[in-house]
Amino acid sequence: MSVRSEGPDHIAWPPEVAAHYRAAGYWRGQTFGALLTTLADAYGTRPAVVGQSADHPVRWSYAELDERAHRLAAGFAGLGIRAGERVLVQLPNVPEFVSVIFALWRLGAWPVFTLPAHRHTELRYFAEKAEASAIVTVAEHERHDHAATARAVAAEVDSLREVLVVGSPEFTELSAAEPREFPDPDPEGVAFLQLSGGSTGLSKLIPRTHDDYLYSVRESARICALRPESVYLAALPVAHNFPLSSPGVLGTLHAGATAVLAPRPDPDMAFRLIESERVTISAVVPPLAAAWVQAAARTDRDLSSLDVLLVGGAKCARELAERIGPALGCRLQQVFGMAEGLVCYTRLDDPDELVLGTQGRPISPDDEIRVVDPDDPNATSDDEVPPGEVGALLTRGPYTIRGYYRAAEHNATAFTADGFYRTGDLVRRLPSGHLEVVGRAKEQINRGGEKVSAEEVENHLMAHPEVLDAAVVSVPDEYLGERTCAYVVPVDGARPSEAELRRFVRDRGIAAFKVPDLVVVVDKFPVTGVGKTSKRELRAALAARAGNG
Ligand code: OOB
Repeated sequence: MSVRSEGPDHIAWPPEVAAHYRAAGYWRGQTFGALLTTLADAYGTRPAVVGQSADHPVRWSYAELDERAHRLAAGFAGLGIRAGERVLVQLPNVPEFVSVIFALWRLGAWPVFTLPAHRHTELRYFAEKAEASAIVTVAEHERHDHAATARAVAAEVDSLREVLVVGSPEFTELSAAEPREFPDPDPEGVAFLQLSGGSTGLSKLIPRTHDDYLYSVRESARICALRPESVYLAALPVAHNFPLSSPGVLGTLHAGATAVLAPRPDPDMAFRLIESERVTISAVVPPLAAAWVQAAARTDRDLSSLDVLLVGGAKCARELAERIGPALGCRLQQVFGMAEGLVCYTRLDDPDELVLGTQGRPISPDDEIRVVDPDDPNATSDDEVPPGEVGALLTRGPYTIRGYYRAAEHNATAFTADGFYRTGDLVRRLPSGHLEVVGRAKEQINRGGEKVSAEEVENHLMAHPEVLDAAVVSVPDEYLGERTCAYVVPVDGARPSEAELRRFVRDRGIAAFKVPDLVVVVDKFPVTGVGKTSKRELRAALAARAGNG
């Protein structure tokens, strides 16, 4: 079966709903390309992007970023990349990430945001699914030869015509193309494809429009109080929705502020940059917050400029939340978001109790929230639990998608008939509208913010000739929150070792964070009343093991 076209590229909001979002001023008819032009006019010589390109420091003003995006757009067009074409972007935190995506936006081409951790199998799948025409990557990052992987993928995917390596002579030539103007794309049309965390099989592609994404970016910048004097440190990989837009690099630019791209997120690098660039705001996942808190106790760096630290991507334990302010001398802002849309923030003027104990409330007055029966996977938006009780979170609103890209079958269950997205998260809603995330109903492991689809890893394990069945579950972990454990039933007479199975999965060409942390070989799986593998019992068995160990 082809992975390509099963379903539409973009499921738009119903016309009357779209009309409301326009009338309410959420959707303003501006594209990201046009935004950059406006920013360059307003903030010209002010610093926009600070980072490391290859081995040299880079400091681009708004005017310079604007010119680079103009030239690159012309360069891409010269290669035959056209409006509406998809381009895989696999870049770490380098300044060119920003010029490349704005160049593609000017051209009307769609970036597909892959993570630096993705490997051959994942890139090939995204390229095939999106019928991408090019990949933009770097030669090497963290000892992985990205250019070689990209070329190998291009050799296997018919649509992939170009592999563009940032820093190569060819890329430098593209960046010097004579600037030209392109017709502004439709602001209500798709701007790019983000990746879902994935729960049933592989990551889905998420079509986001200029209008919807810009709304979330603009409001995020406001909610996080970004001003032209702010300095945002992007410590997490910038292609991810959190450091990209919540408020992230895009929210920073929207406010006329400065985005500093950290090549690595560790405390040594981050603290050095906070001190030297006088960083005022940054964003981390909970394990990184814990590492920063620990390191702050013994650092000589001056962190006094840091005003706000956003923590999200996975649940921030209350104990950790309480330590952040005192340790780092800043305010905590919790973020609960998803690449599909909805983003919740605790507000800077919220009382401590809400900041420490909840994951925030939605950005928009028109973010519709339903907390429904957690035991019924088909619960509708009418099946709400009583106020204050835990249920499954459904949402719909001005920046939450109505369907994944080319995924008709999956969309039938991932969304309700009336267009609510089933987040798979279990939450409790407080009278203030703040949400407390208390668990998850979806088959996904949240490994310190990195999402692992159980089914995807199970399928890789089951490709092993000695594996009859596999079930991947989460195991609680002090540092990451959760790790992955793969239970495996071998075929008769076989006894594959844990090391062999982990190596096998890694060699399938997938991100290292998806390789099971633990593999347990068992004779059979416990089953539920209807005969399905009982993951609940497997998790309980693990907990018992940990208790005895
Ligand atoms: C962010 O986006 P994704 O798409 O990588 O993951 C979304 C999922 C949520 O459905 C939830 O399960 C989990 O990640 N999550 C949290 C959380 N923030 C995200 N679970 C508990 N507490 C939190 N604070 O992770 C993302 C996107 C935009 C902003 C922030 C995070």
